[in-house]
Amino acid sequence: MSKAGFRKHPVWIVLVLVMLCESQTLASGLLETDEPIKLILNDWTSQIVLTKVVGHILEDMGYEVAYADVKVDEQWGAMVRGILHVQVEVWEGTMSQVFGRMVSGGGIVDLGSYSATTREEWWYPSYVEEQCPGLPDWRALKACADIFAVPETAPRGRYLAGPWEKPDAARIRALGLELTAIAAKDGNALWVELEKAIKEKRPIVLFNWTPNWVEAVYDGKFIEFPDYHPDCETKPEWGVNPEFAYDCGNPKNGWLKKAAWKGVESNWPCAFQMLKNMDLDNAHFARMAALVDVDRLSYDAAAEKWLSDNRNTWSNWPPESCKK
Ligand code: TMO
Repeated sequence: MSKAGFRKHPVWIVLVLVMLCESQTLASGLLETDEPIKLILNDWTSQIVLTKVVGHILEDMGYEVAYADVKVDEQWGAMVRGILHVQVEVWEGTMSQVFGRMVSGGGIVDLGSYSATTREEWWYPSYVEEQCPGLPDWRALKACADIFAVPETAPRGRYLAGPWEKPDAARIRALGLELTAIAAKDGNALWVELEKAIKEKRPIVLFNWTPNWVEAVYDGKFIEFPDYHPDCETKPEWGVNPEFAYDCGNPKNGWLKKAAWKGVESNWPCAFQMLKNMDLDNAHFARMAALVDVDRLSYDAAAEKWLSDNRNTWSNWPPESCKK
């Protein structure tokens, strides 16, 4: 249209057209930017399934999404720089320190806590209590560390750690345990080792958490370490060992949060609001994990099944004003 042609239309018509276009854009869910929202896939089951659930909901809202496999340690820098945008499971027991620093630094936004409460801690199947009397009190490990020995660690016992934890070696040293922490490469490697041990009734102590599928399938307990306190991790003089920090367990009623790059709110406001509204209790996280680790669905099939079984839970997360 030529300049002259444009002027033929009264200003009010042009304004109405512009307003119509804007409300069209909002109503169809296509917002300020049509860049894909990049969702972070970590390496434990509930997180992967929930990320795919969120991806489907965002696509339903009209967004384009992309997924990126990233380890917890690498996700923070990528989110601060806006390269990746959303991580749907930030757990207090393993991530609170670094998450706190990132939020105070302003690069990452806390999208709020789920109703679910969490615990991430050393765990054993119940038969280990016969082999190591005094459990679940951590002091029992002082007398029986050697029963957990594997060729790699003998004569010391093995603590099979996950790849997400805070310094295990520091806790082992501070509490004077004859154990060596060996990290599994991902969540699945923990369960392979657990199932082998259980078949042979072999002693094992490994990292586990709740909500998870394990509690519904195996009888077992978390080890009771001295109660968590933030000072335990920063002040050596705190706790049973005055020379070293980390002489305590992880929180027993930990939070579980969602996190986003600070630019998510301005780039994709409806997505930001949906993520803030999203809430789940313990049973839902356990269920998402069990769909894959017990029922053996693929991550994608698990996400689709959860969405169709739980429409009432998630249908009100997208804000009314953003619905098509
Ligand atoms: C972060 N995790 C739940 C695996 O401890």
